[in-house]
Amino acid sequence: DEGFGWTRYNTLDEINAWLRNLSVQYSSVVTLIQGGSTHEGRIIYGVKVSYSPNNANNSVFLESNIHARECTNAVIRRIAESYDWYVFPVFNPDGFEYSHTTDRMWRKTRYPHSILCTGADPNRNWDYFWNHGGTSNSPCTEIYRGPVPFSEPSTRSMAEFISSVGDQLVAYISFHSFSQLLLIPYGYTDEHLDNYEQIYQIGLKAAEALAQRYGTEYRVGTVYETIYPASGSSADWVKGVFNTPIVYTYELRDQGQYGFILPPEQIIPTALETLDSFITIFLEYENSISNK
Ligand code: 0X9
Ligand code: ZN
Repeated sequence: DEGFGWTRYNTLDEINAWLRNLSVQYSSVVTLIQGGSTHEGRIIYGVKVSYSPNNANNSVFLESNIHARECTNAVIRRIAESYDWYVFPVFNPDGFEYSHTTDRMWRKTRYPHSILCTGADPNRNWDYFWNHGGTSNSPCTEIYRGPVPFSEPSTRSMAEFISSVGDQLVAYISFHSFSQLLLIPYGYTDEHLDNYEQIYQIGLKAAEALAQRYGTEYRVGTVYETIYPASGSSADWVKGVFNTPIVYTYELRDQGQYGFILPPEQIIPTALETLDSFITIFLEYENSISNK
C-alpha cells in the first residue's frame, strides 16, 4: 500500500487516512469532522481548515463525490487564510466504496429501495423543490429521487451538518464530473436568480482563468441552458435554504472522450486549472462586495 497520492485514484480508506493525517500534522489549523453517516454505517469525514477564529462567518463548503463514480481527487488547496474551509471529499462513501470494489460505474447511494435495484440519486434527494423535474420515481433509474426527500441517511445527515454552519457560509461548491461546466442554481426551475447576471459574469471570468492554463473550455450557465433540468440537488438546497451568496456546481473534465474514467495523469492538471478558476471566483466575489 503506497498510501494517499495525487497521481492516482485513492480508496475511501486512503482518503480518510489522509484527512486524519492532515488533522494530526497541522493540528492547530485542521480539524477532522464527522459530518454525517450512511446507510451501510460509514462515517462521512471532512476537515475544517481555519487559520483564525475571526473567520467563522466567512466559511466555504466544498463537497465532492456525491456521485460515486465521479472520482475527482482534486482541487483542495489552502488558497486563503481568510476563510474557514469545510471540505468533504467523499459525500457518498457507500457508493464510492462500491465503485472501487464492485462496479466502477456506480453513481447512487446503496440504500435498498427495491428488490431489483439499489440506491437513490443523492443529488435528487434534497428537500428543496424535491420532485420538481429532472428526476424519476423508478428505483432502477440513475436519477431516482428516493421515496421521500432526505430518504438517504447520507443526504439527511449531511444536511443536518450543513445546517449547523449554513448561516456562516459565503460559498458552497459541489464537484462532479464530467462535461466541463460551471453550473449556476437553480436546477428545479428555469427562472434566474435575482443576481444571476453577477454570478454569471464571475463564472465567465473563472472559466477564462481556467482556460488560460491548458486551454480547457468550460461553459457557464444553469442546467437548463447547458444539460438537463435536475431538482433536489445539494446546490439547490443550500442556495434555497441559506441563500448562500456563491453557489456553483463544477462538472470537471473531460467532454466525454474518457468521461468518468479520466486517466490519472489528468488529475493534477484538472486540479491546477480548477484552482485557477477557484481563486478567480473568490477574488471577484471579494471585489463585488467591496464595491457595494
Ligand atoms: O445530474 C447531476 O446530478 C449533475 N450532473 S452529473 O453528470 N455529474 O450527474 C448535475 C447537477 C447540477 N444540478 C444543479 N446544480 N442544480
Ligand atoms: Zn454528478
